[in-house]
Amino acid sequence: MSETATGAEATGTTAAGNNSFVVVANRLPVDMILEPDGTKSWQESPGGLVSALSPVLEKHQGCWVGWPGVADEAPEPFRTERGVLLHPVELTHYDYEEFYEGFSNATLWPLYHNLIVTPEFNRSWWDAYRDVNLRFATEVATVAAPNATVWVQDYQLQLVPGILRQIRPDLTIGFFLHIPFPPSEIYRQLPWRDEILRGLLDADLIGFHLEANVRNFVELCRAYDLEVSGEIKIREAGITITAANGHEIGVGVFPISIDTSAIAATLAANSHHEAHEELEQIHRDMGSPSTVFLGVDRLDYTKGILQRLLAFEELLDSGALDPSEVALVQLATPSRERIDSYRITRSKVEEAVGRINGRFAQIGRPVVHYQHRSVTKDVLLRYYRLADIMLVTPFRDGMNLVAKEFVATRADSSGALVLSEFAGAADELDQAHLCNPFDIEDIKKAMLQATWGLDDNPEAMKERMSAMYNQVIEHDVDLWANSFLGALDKSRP
Ligand code: ADQ
Repeated sequence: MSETATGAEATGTTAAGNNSFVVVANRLPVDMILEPDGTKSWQESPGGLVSALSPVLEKHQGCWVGWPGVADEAPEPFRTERGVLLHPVELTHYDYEEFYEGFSNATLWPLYHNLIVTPEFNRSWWDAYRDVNLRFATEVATVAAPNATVWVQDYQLQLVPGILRQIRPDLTIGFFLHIPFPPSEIYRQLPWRDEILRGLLDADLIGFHLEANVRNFVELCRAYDLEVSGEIKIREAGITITAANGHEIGVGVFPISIDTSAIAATLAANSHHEAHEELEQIHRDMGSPSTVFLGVDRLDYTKGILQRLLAFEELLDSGALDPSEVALVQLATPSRERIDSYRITRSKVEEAVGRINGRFAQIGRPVVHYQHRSVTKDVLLRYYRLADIMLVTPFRDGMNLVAKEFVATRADSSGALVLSEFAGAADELDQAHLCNPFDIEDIKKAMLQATWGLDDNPEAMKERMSAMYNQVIEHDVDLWANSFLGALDKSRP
């Protein structure tokens, strides 16, 4: 994508100290692409955090502090065409390996996702995590106006609230965790548990997706003998924790969501005859299957992609699904590709895709259509519309926006959603065909229920989808951001 296509345009803006609303996240919403000839361009960076926060920043015309996605590069701050000031923070190759791949994604990610793979505890990674958090906090301190609101995002930056509180006590600081917060006994395995908890407790408000996350956090605070008062509330800071230094922190449940109006607008723009024709052509190109299953994920071991492929394979093998009648499309965005557990996951997924097609495909008619790349939002919505049954089967997921995006394309109540009970989204989308992703038999059962339900009981299926559609439409990303920022505002001293 070119600079103009993403709306990113260098203006050389001097940002220091005049931004009243600052978001700081590990990644900017756009990644710098360095071509072999040295040309630079920008493309949207992957993942749920960017999907959720981009519309919020555009509405507030805020400043976004983050890494531009390429090591050893620190482009000048620039403003996007949509009015967001992007303030890049440089990470070196060393930082990338030790802070990003190491501590963030090989220590914290697996630990917070309930040990799906074993976390590695490495002291030099921790040093890099501290250094990089200090750098992010320092950048925020230079761009934030007096008494500004700063919203710190996610597990890579848990020390930032603590550092900011020291260097800029005038700021109001919110922190949101996009991934699950683990049970206290798992968190307490972390050798640097005291420092991280102290860092978080210098925020004014901490938000989690789910009640279960808040319960885990409160239990941890109690284990540290901290005073906890209030009760868990949705979209409010119902709990107050008093830190050892007397500082009071609000804690609440703020379930993240999606930009439903942007999805509706794109769907409306694509409701013309040619767009329908295009969709039908894709369907014909696939051999006109009567049922299309769809998976859309970052290629991450938490997402349960292999398990869903194995369930599909067994259903074909047993004859419960007919390979000449069904197809499964799996879109898998490349993610954290140099980390061993990710490499292994990719190779197992690709081996399964090859084996399933080897066993059941005919020439020119694969049963699994696999793409290991990102697609644009327009194309993604087209796939959501194409699908009969959406498969979202993570072992553990903070929320999972893909499930909500699929549901938001179903104003007509068509289709079905197979959803892991361990995705945060299952709390709100309880009308889905829920399954235990650790149990292949249960995934198969949910896939078949969804398939038969579409034929045998279309009215009941429509009711399920309609209930989920209303839930998503009424609880969009604006509600998430406004409720969090409203609660943060109330916490101002
Ligand atoms: P992720 O783990 O990245 O997010 P998710 O919430 O599903 O997971 O968001 C993925 C986003 O990437 C979606 O907006 C989706 O449309 C997009 N995407 C995925 N595959 C794609 C592809 N092939 N091409 C284009 N786009 C693709 C983290 C947490 C989640 C939490 C979010 C937000 O792990 O649990 O829901 O943050 O808090």
